[in-house]
Amino acid sequence: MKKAWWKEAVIYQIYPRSFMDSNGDGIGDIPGIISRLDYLKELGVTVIWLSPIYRSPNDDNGYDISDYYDIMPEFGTMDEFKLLLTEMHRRGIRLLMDLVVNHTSVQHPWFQEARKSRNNPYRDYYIWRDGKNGGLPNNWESIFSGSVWEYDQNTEQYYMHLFARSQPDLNWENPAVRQKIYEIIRFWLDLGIDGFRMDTANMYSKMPGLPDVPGEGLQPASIYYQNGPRIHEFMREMNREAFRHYNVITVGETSNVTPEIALQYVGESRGELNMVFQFEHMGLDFGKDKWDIQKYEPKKLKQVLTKWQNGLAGDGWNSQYLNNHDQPRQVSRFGDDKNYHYESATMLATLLHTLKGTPFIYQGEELGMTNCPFNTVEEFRDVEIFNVLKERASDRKNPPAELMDAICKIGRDNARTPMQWADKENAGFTTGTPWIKVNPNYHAINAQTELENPNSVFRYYQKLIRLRKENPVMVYGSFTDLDPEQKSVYCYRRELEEQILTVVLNLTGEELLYSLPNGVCCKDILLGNYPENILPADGKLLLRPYQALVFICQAVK
Ligand code: TEU
Ligand code: CA
Repeated sequence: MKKAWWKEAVIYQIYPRSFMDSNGDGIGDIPGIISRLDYLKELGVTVIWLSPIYRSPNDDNGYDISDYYDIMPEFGTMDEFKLLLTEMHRRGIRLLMDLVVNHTSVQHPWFQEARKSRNNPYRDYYIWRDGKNGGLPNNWESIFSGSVWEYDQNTEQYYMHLFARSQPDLNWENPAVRQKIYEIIRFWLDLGIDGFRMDTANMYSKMPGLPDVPGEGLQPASIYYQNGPRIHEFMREMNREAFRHYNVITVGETSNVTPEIALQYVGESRGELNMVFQFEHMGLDFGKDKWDIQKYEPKKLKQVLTKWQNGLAGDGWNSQYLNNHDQPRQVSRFGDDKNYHYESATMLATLLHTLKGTPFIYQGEELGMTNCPFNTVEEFRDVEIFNVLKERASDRKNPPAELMDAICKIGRDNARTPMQWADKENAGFTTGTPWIKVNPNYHAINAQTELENPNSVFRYYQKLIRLRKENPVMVYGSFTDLDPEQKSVYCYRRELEEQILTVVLNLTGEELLYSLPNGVCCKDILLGNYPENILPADGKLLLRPYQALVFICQAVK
């Protein structure tokens, strides 16, 4: 296993709009981020991934870009961006920017040109089609509900948008488009950033002919636009034209990949990406679709994570994440934010940092921030939520109870409420009116309180990050699932040279007497999330709700 800085990294994701507001307009900004860099330094993270800060009309909060070469005025200026980069590097923190090039905003000048006429030179920058039999060009369903096609009156054709209709897909088949994209990449790399998180990285290549999906009505069509026939060619071209000339990393966001497919992107010899975000564990509580929520079963989480550990063990490298700006808060989804807030937040943190792979922390996770109690549809801000309300509620203001319940559990706004800095107005995020509701639990859950308490979730994260820096076994050690059949306890071993870690995690809120697998080494405790650690007796361990224990020992050779 080759050593690399990004394998040893701990990455922290900032959603700039909700992180810290410096000027009282209710919107987080770059000076706000700079003012909190010391906080992140204290936490110990080594890389920051910034969700998009480019100029955008904010239909999808920056994931709809109208100018790739400029900063969103609400967030600051190019000079402030350069200062941010300098201040980060001065503290030894690297920067990953978000690269959103599957689509642009409708307000991007390319699209403004393209929609002027069918023979405009920019027409072919996007994907245009005639309707079929008086209807849509095909039956693909948008990821954000409804059809992927939007009719353009002026030129009497439809354009494709896998996401919102304000996000037209770029036509990657057009070599001129690809060259423009590589120019953008080189521009930011030349400014000295350290890499990219690549939005929807496996959706650039669509199936030629854009065939219908079998079935009546609109159909999910991801097999026709994810991991498409030319995707690896594009990845390698991007690498050749840009990435390989810099010492930077790339993390591709790739939903619908198996470990086998992921290896085609991240295999060390492939010359494509360094890591991907796989989504299998993000769909464990989905039924028919994401709005049909099922009970989460810990055993399935274990199975998926183990599968990925083994699947990428040889030639690849995993990313580890349990939430981000598109997902509900992990402590609310996989833990118990009411009865065992500290215990479940720290158990999940232990999982994140002791699996093999690079851990990604989403802002506020280190405080155990929870889902937000939304009461009315007026409190939502997310375009995905607006669209599902439009599609599935006859009265958008009063959606059916199950839909409202699903949105409250799984909706993306849960992750986007302001960072909770202190027990003061608006959680210390802004002196003005925040752009989105503040989670009312900020009186109890906030950075100031966490910093004052030596036994807080924050302090636990800090310790995990420190331990990871001190113990190479946490980074490079091999992984073995020691008890795959157990339904509540995740027990695994990490091993590097003579160091062995044994991790025992109670994934549930039940107390249980756990029979340790044979031969497990559990003498010295490296870390635990309960004050009193009871060492195992007779091979049995009494595990409290959401208890996490990490044992360390030297192998006898
Ligand atoms: O997300 C793409 C994606 O496929 C999912 O994360 C999707 O947003 C989610 O399943 C919907 O519930 C990326 C960005 O992370 C997201 O914020 C953007 O909205 C999206 O691309 C479009 O740019
Ligand atoms: Ca601001």
